Amino acid sequence: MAGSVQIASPSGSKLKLLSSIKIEVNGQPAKQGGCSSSSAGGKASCGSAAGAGDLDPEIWEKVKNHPCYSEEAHHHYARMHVAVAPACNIQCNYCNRKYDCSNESRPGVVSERLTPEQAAMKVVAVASEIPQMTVLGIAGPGDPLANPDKTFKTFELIARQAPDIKLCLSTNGLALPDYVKQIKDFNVDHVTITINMVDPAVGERIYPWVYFKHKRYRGRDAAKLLTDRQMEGLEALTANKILCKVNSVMIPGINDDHLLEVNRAVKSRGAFLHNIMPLISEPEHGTYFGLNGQRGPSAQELKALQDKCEGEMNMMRHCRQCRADAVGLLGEDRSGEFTTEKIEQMAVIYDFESRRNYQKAVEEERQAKVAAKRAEMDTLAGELSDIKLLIAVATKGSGKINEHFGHAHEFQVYEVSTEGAKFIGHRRVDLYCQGGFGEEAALETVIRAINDCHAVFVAKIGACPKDELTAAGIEPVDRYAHEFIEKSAIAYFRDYLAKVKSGEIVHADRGDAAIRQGAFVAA
Ligand code: CLF
Ligand code: SF4
Repeated sequence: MAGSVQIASPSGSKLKLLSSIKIEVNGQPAKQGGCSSSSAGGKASCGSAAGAGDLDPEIWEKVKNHPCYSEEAHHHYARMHVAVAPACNIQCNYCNRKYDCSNESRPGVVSERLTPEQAAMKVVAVASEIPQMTVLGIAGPGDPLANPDKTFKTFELIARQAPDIKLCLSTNGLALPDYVKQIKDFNVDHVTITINMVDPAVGERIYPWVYFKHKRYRGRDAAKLLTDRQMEGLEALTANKILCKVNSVMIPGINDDHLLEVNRAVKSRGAFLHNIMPLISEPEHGTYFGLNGQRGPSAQELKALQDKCEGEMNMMRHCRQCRADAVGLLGEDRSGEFTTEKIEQMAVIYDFESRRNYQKAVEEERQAKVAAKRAEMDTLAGELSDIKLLIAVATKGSGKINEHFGHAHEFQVYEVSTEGAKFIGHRRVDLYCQGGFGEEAALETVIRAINDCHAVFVAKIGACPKDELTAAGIEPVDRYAHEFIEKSAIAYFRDYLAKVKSGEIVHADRGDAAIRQGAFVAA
């Protein structure tokens, strides 16, 4: 690799780095900063939507700029994955190995697999271009712990070169008990385990085989081995104060009801967060489930299960099932800007100081957002109503309504009630605006995707989609353009309640909505 990298140390001095990855900052080997491994926990009150005041300060330090572990952070901070782990040690019926790992990625081949050295160079390049990139995850395209040498070598290089970046790992858990010490030693503070069952009778319908210690296990024996190893690994991680998230794929008719039991099992073992994701099973992906007609859940089915589990433990609802080489804010993919070929042409400067300054500005904006939300909530004080509304929002990030309707690749969905505004998910859609023209077919898919919402907040919208949305019973709202989402949702809800009370409108629940499946295509 021909690229070279400079690191500006916190004091401003710069070092030239070659891709042989001999890295020093001010003459000392750089140590990993950011998240310490001194504390973790699985408090039921800790959740993705929790803020600074709700969490143990040490846990808050770990999650405050992790876009997956903090819902609030995902509006501001980005993550990236490096595809260094091609092999897998189990078979899931929702995975086709020609595609990304379905438990962490949308189906779609990764554009390139990287060596640890290439991966480290890519991380430094991305971090210098995207100062809000705070987390590096290894999530496939196979299982990171089925590729331990490549995975830990990558972590080692990144910890030395970009010590302010948090390290994150996602695994199916089969090999996990054997690597807990290494995970701790490498300061990997965030580990996700995909756990779809705790009952082998359910598991044998999801996993045809697992490969363990040179032996292939099938059927119920395979599922029993997997669940035992997953529980053992989860317990060992939480005992070592490593923050754990559990991902579960909701497969209607197979594990949908059972996921309540999974939720209880992982909560009791100290998991910090539970992320229930919809099965992706388009036939063209060639998975067993896809080819056999296994459907995924609807938006309402997914939300109902997440709501039930929330009584037990707080839930992650902002997962984008990202690719194993994703780069950027959740919901966007800038990986195409950082191919190995392009990185080789870049003059990369890794400047701690400007990253830190940028993140300081982000924190100030976050605090302004929280203050605006609180002030708006005060205006709802004393209101009594059972009404809950869903509102779809076109946003480019920062927690603001700052995207045009026609440019939105997804809509974020908030539930608003007298309790306040809460993020409950996102809906991927086809782009409506195609080179200056509205695409009718795309508008239909948008309406199907947000059909359970009463309103859609946008920065701008044309007359034609406005009329069609209104006809479908979804109010297009552009009066809050460029304002904070939650504050605006609360203001809209207050006005809505006033109209219901005055008899100007009659409140009615809306229908179900479709979760769009399919490969993510970068903008
Ligand atoms: Fe990546 Fe996963 Fe770490 Fe996040 S993703 S390894 S915890 S940095 Fe996040 Fe992507 Fe969902 Fe994963 S949105 S698929 S939960
Ligand atoms: Fe595919 Fe991931 Fe399952 Fe392995 S763990 S089979 S890569 S979905």
